[in-house]
Amino acid sequence: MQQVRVIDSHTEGEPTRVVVDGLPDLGPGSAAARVKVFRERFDGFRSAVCNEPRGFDAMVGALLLPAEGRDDVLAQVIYFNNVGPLQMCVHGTIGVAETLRHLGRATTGTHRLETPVGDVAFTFEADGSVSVENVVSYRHLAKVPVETARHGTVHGDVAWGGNWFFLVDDHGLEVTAAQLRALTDCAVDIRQSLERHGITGRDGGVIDHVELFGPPGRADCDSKNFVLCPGLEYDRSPCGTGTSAKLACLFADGKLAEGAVWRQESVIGSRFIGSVRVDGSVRAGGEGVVPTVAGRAWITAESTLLLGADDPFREGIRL
Ligand code: PYC
Repeated sequence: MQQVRVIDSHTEGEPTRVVVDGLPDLGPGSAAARVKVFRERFDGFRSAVCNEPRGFDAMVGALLLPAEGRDDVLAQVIYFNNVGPLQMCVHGTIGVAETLRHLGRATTGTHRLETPVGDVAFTFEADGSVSVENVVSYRHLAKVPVETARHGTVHGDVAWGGNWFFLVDDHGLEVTAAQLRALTDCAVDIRQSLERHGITGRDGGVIDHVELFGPPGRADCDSKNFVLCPGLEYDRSPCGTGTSAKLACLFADGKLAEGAVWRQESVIGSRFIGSVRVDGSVRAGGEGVVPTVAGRAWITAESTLLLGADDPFREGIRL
């Protein structure tokens, strides 16, 4: 019987399952190198952790690994979901921080983590939230028209926030929980249309997240979003990498000043607080901004997953 010890949390409603013991042996190397090994050799492990019957489609997993040869980071983290590894995940980073606090491995201050797309830093804030300084985020393309199969032509920005996003305002739907099916159908249609028309991020990066925006439902927010994740589930949180992409677009449009606060509501009414800074490399002619996104996570379970040798769904249900 294989045993995998996990700690579950949710960040503003979105689950994170951190694997703290029983991790696969990914060999030595950087997070970028190890995620390739994870993708190629341990897809069954990923599926066992995230998919039914031990998980469910919205589950996001995180492997907490020692960062060999680096003493400037607390750990390496590899994120994954119901269909594969994620390049970066901000709600997951907040979940990892809360898990480390729960384990007593980090309780105050700021700590760096190595992810496959670069280092990020998290800070335990005095109000109980965790803020994450994400990777440099930028808009790649503005107001790209996309002819969809079922929702007419929509326009969106292509932006990087640690994952590739297509950000759409003119989808014509109400961004409310009552419209989840219609929002999902529209976002899937847009995603398939992007693929059909060969619209990608920089260097052919697959746009695997679609973000639909609407007016906020809360008086203390600036905008509300619905985010379709790669496995076709929606993000219960406002999606931290998606919020980073949004911040980069707002900054590029001159609608958000350095240091100003943006309050992003999720489709279920939870909230992230974001802001940007322009670092030296960006000022020196690079592009984009360094976003910080803050929210709260709560521990929901500590458990040991059991993967029986004769269990036909040892590796989860993969459809
Ligand atoms: O918070 O960055 C995020 C995220 C990505 C996918 C689900 N959540």
